Amino acid sequence: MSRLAICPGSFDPVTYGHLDIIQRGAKIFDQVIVAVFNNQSKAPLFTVEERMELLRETTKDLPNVTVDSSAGLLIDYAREQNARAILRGLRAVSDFEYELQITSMNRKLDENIETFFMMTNNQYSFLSSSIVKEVAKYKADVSDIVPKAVEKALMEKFRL
Ligand code: COD
Repeated sequence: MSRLAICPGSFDPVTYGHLDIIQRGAKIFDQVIVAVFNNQSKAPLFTVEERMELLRETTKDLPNVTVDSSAGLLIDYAREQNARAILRGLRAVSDFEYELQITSMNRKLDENIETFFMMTNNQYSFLSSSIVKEVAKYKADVSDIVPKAVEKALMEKFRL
């Protein structure tokens, strides 16, 4: 049986922290679908299509990774794809409470779908899309924390 994982997130935009989780996940699972969702508590900078395009560009060297989106519930999407695994990253204790909440709710909705966590690479433990957007807005250098295509897209958004 082929092992498929859904790697869900806002990816607004994708950072090297996300890519680290996607790359490591792609070594463990046979197939990884990176799925863009809207997080109700976040106002996005990039459209879903723009976020998907940046993900496609930055994961194009990973043959077992595909990019998709959904406007529905994560658990329904995982079921539609016949996935038994959801893959998430954990940065710090501050992530834990939120992750515990959504994982518990997802398990209540479907106990056959498991959520797997990978600890962040120390190098990226401070990194979030929100921080990237904030520093890019004030013209700081983001070349160490996001891929070139994302840096370019941020510059265009903020017309630097
Ligand atoms: N290092 C390692 N991992 C990282 C880093 C980093 N520096 N930065 C982010 N990550 C991980 C996150 O922990 C997460 O696992 C993934 O990368 C994506 O991160 P984000 O911030 O883009 O994604 P979120 O947390 O905004 O995603 C939330 C969802 C979109 C998954 C959630 O809102 C959702 O499931 N929405 C669909 C509707 C639904 O089903 N809601 C009910 C949930 S119970």
